[in-house]
Amino acid sequence: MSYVDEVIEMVIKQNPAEDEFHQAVKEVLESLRVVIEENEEEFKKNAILERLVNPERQLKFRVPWVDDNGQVHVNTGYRVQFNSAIGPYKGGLRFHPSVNIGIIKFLGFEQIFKNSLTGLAIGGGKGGSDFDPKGKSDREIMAFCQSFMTELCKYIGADTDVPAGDIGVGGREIGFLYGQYKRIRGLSEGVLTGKALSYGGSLTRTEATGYGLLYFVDEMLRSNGEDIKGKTIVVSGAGNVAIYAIEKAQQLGGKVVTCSDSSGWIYDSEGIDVNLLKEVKEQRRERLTAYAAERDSAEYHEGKGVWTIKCDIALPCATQNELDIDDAKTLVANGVIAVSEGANMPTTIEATEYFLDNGVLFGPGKASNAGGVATSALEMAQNSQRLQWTFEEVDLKLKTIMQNIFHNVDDAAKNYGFEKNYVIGANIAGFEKVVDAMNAQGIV
Ligand code: NDP
Ligand code: 2IT
Repeated sequence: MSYVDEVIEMVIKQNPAEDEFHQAVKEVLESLRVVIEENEEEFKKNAILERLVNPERQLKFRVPWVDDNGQVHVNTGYRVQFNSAIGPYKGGLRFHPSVNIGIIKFLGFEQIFKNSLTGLAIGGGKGGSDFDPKGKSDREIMAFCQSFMTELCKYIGADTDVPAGDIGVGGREIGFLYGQYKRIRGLSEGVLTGKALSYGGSLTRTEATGYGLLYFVDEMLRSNGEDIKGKTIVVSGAGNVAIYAIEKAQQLGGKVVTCSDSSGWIYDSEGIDVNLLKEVKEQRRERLTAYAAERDSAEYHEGKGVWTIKCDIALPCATQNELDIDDAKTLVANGVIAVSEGANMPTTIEATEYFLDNGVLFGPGKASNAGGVATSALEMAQNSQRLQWTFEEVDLKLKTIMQNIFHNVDDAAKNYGFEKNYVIGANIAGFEKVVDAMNAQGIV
């Protein structure tokens, strides 16, 4: 049995019932087969893959909090400090009822390679809780965040581990988490990113993942003789990533006709009104039915359906495995030319292969959504300098980083004879730097 197959088998055996983690490991290791097989004995002797798939540290803790009626609840908190070979652990916190250790490990594992691709000095980590922020009052959110940070603050710091947002964690949550960290540790430091501008945040961080996704798509299309201008685009999700993907897609001349949340989806024949979407989701924290109620050109449908709409470009920006093989077949039959992931692992392995086999340009999340964490690293740099850069400065850096990521990924794919396979390109390019750093630092 090959080394890659041995390690995949070991991961499945040692981490039972962690399907998403198995999926992420399989996807990465399958891509690396060509690199590993060039030098299998050496990689095996140094147990590189075993060290890569085992987190350096994995924390699990109790998070008790009191609701507005005086009822006590207990949630589970997690932080997986996966790999610090190239810098402090860096990665978001997800608050969603579906969170479990397998989900956090898949996200942390992906983050290692994504962060490597940014070219910045950040290692991989991820955390979160099965807490559901939906329908909670601001006071309940604060109570939960304070309790979560009371435990987490023992393990993080500006030079050790720097969490940020992800699903269910935005500016409000980061504020409460930061306040509690500072109160307990007495440190005003860049321990979290995604902070508000008034206490150390970076301009462009809010927009960064969505904008970065479009900078990546723009570069991918251009290098294949295409252009965003005039293209019909479908987006899923209606959160941080989706909103700013829609905004930048429109600025670049695309027409975005859909968005979705976990209850249903919108088809807007006139193109999504991004200001109305921001008001509904960011300010009023309402469902998409509220968007449809205020917009004549919008149809609201219950359930899942954005991938049924005929489009040139599809951007999954909600959650893992939201685009499966049937969706991929529908998109291809409808003439899609590019799919790029705003979310983490939104496309199943089968669907990804179908896109690649059918000549669809496919931007894997660890490359195409890296703009968020890259801008987080720029926030860390500003915090260390105790300076704040302008919007234009950060935005230009973000754009350059995304263009560089595309070209590094493209080059890695070409070097190994897999031209236009950006999945293989991203995994190889991300892996090479991490392995280099791991080898240089010895067996640690
Ligand atoms: P938000 O919480 O802001 O938004 C998430 C959106 O996805 C909401 O519209 C939500 O709907 C929808 N969604 C979440 N879970 C599900 C589900 N199980 N089924 C259907 N819809 C769902 O999160 P973000 O926009 O920050 O994150 C979106 C994705 O992007 C995630 O995969 C995240 O890991 C990834 N990502 C985020 C980055 C960031 O900087 N924020 C950076 C890189 C990747 P509802 O409100 O109904 O739950
Ligand atoms: O998945 C991701 O890259 C994020 N949620 C952002 C992480 C970060 O540290 O900004």
